[in-house]
Amino acid sequence: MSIQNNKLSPVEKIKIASDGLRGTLKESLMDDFTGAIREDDQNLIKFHGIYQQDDRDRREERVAKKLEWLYSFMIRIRLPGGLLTPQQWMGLHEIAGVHATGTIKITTRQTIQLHGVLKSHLKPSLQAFNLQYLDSMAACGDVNRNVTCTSNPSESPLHQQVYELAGKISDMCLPKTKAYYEIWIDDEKLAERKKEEDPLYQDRYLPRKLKIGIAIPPNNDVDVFINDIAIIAVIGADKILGYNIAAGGGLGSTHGNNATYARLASMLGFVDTEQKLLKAVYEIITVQRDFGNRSDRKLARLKYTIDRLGVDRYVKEVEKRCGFSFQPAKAFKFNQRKDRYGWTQNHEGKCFYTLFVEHGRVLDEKDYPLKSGLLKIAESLKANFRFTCNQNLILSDIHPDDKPEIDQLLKSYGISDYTEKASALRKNSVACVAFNTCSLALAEGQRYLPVLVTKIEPLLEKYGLLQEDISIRMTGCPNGCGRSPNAEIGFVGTAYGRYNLHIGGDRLGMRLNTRYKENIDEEEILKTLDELFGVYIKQRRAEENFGDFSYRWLQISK
Ligand code: SRM
Ligand code: SF4
Repeated sequence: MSIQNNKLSPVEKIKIASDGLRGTLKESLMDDFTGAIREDDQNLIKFHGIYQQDDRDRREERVAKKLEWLYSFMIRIRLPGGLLTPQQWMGLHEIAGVHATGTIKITTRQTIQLHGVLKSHLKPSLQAFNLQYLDSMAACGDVNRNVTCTSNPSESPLHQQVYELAGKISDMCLPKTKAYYEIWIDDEKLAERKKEEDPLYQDRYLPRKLKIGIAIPPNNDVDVFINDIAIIAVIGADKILGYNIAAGGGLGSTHGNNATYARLASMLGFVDTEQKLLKAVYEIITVQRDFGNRSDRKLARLKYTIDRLGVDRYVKEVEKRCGFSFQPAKAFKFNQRKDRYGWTQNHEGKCFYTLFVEHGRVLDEKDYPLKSGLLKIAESLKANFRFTCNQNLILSDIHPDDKPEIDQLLKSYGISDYTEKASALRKNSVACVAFNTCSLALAEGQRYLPVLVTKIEPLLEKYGLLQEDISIRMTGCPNGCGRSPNAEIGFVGTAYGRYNLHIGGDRLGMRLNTRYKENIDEEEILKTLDELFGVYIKQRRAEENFGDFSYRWLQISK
């Protein structure tokens, strides 16, 4: 049943020849003549959670001066479930300032990235993270990535159990090579070579990246169905009865390549114990390892393997390897995907404050010293820091006696004010990084969506829609990092200042949107949205949200 991978893609050869992901990374790091690393190592360093990038705003200037591009690196931390202690936040704050641009970026997968780390600062950064018990192992590369899980703890007393499950899955799926410690931490003891057999990844790793998310209904704040493996906890009588497992989600596509597409995960079935869940996840991965496309990386994600084999065949192979069968999936219902802003209290009486961080960028701006405020809160040691897949931050696990102190800090740094005053549209917006660091960006993402939202707000106000929870997302290219294919209003960059406009996605993340207008500029975006909002308020049904209305409207106007 395995496909013929006669012609392996170049990355496959690099992985196999890499000696457990070591390649010539040590030599690349020692080369003082360039800010870059060797070409093959650029592929391998991703498995260590690092991307080589350059400042795309400064390419022309560098070329004019006959200098090489201004290379630097992005570090992505592995943080299953997205939780940092206040001490770790303080460490992160320090590392961001000393070794990177200073900005802390909360990502759409519940973790953080630092940008602009020069080659000579990579090792000191990872060593500093190591002192905080943090690493960037397998945060990128053809392996399992950061495991996400429902972040709003007030949803359910079972949150802690699911958070721990995310950690167990992450540990189970870590590559066994000790290259990370050998290269970055210099820990020779840990780097003993003999313990390196890797039954999960072998020496070829996966054909492509793999993502796992866990949702606890009724909250789908993780956008669970966009993951290669989507796990939904099934709750009954305040207990987890088991897990529905779906597979084959993924949002990336390539302009002009119809063989590529965004897809939501297909339901495989239900398992009634955590042990069976872990086994099933493991074997879903081994089937993808053995059957995934290793010649064309554009068609290598698990979603394409599932579509090629068919869901039934994929499930049969997984069940054969597991030694048990899936039960039919159990019923579940989501009723929200957004973050619950402001103060909440959980079953133990602990307090949580969810603050809006526009596109996850934590920095000090002239009128808004967010980063300093968060440092002060961390220094109080009275709140943990939890990240959401909507790029926001939850100050968590606060004792009720400490709430007034945290509340006062939130007020004095303008943080609660900022969260409360932002419009619903802005608080439901997500954008990817794009320029100036992303090498794949065709258009702006996080630097432009805030500006565009400011121009869309008056349109919504005109129609009395300003407080509608419409999800709006922008990505600088069709890779979907800001999950634009899964929004009610999605923008996908085509060229500088131009986007495809997608509509008709549902509010809960269960239906992808559809391309409505192609390659339009700001003027046409605003004109089109103005028209759409106008039709919406005239023709919507009772309780019909914008996503469902535009989906229906697209069918009618075909
Ligand atoms: Fe992503 C590649 C940023 C979430 C689909 N993504 C990239 C790179 C590394 C560009 C590159 O390959 O050189 C971007 C780095 C930009 C930068 O300068 O930081 C990048 N992706 C991001 C982040 C930081 C966006 C954000 O603003 O939060 C997110 C980091 C997540 C994390 O912490 O692990 C991020 N990326 C996603 C998501 C959303 C999700 O997982 O929830 C997706 C869509 C889901 C999916 O995987 O299909 C996503 N990123 C991609 C793809 C398309 C993959 C595909 O199957 O086609 C690429 C390109 C690739 O892999 O070749 C990509
Ligand atoms: Fe870069 Fe495209 Fe991802 Fe945006 S969607 S971060 S432009 S790869």
